[in-house]
Amino acid sequence: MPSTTTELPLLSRHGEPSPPVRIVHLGLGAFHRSHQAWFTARAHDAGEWGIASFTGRRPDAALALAPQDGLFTLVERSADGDSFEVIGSIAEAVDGADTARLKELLAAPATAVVTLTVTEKVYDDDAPDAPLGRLVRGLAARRAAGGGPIAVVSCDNLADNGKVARGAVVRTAEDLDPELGAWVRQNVSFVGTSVDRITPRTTPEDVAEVAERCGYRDASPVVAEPFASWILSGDFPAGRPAWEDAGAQFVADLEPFENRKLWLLNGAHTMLAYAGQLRGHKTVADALGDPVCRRAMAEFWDEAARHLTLPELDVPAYRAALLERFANPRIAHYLAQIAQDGSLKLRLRCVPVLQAERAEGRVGLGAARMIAAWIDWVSGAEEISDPLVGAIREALGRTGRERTEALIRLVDADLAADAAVVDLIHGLVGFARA
Ligand code: CS2
Repeated sequence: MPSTTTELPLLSRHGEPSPPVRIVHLGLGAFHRSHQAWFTARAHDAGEWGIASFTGRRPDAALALAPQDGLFTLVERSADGDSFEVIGSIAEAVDGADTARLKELLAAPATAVVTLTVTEKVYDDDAPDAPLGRLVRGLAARRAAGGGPIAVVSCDNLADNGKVARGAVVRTAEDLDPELGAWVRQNVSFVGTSVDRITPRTTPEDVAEVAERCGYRDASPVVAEPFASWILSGDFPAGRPAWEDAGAQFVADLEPFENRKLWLLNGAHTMLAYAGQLRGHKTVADALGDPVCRRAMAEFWDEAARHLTLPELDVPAYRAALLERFANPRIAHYLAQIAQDGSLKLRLRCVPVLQAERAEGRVGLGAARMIAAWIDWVSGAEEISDPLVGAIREALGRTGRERTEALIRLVDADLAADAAVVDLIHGLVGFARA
């Protein structure tokens, strides 16, 4: 073993060609690589399906992957140890600002699929250099070139993400050119998906571990739990890889599966993120070991479960699996990372459960507690990363029940207009400190 990692060879394809690009991805981050890139690499026809993956906010990921031919190591981290796999499905790692390359690839008839991991907040962002604006200009190039129909697959944690993506893309296209809007309606299929794989941030220790265990240099490995799930609904007019080879499921009605994932997994994460940090914890596994956090999570799960009635959802088994996944002691999934964009995440992960409970005449105590934990946390947080940070700071200038109400309004205006809900949540602020 060489004494320093710089003496090790860089991960490389050794002159072997990369698979031809047939998928364009927007949002080259760790989750894209542990999820869509991994599913694609596992398909039996992987050799025909290369991904050109464009970065979102920063070009770093492209800068790291391009010199190693798009290859990266997936470190699968279970409670018992790590296993390593080189993933070859990313044929090109491209700076998102390179819109000429994006247009060229979207215009090509061989390109059949566009996948998106652009984060929840981007679907409301209609700035021309925002990811969806870039996508629409790429689709205009496809129309002009006669590239034919294509599928757009949203892989963000939103309910009904296919429909939300369609709405945002069609609106942006129509604003640019009504005929383009009509073309998009007829030629672009929007596929909804529920995506799942816990992927904590890669650390310098992970990079060093890969060098030591694999004997090559990888500037950008990805760490993920062994579990992975992808449930999809919609058409692929120009074809797709055989993702089912890696366990992807195709269903007619996605909604119950989406709700199960968003409420039980993501909802629990959000509860643990705020209640856990208020109680001094740093990771999901730490928070799970605290009875106060665990009780709050279980209470929310019981509420959500009442609205997850389809037998194939098998909620008890899903909950048991989640407990095991969250408790994985070797995955350091930081609560601070999950706490970002709270106003938006609560709207997606918590409010629907609160509304469903109230519609059936119950108070929705668990869901209310989650909002209370967020209010308590933002009230003391040194750093708030949220699309509504300005409005949150303004609300924090108030006191007492008025502050609670102003903050709830940022999550959901109807809830804030309901005095009983505001009273309930106001009374719960501080529960996690008790
Ligand atoms: C998490 C998700 O950061 C968050 O908001 O809840 O990233 C979660 O880890 C993934 O959805 C798991 O599939």
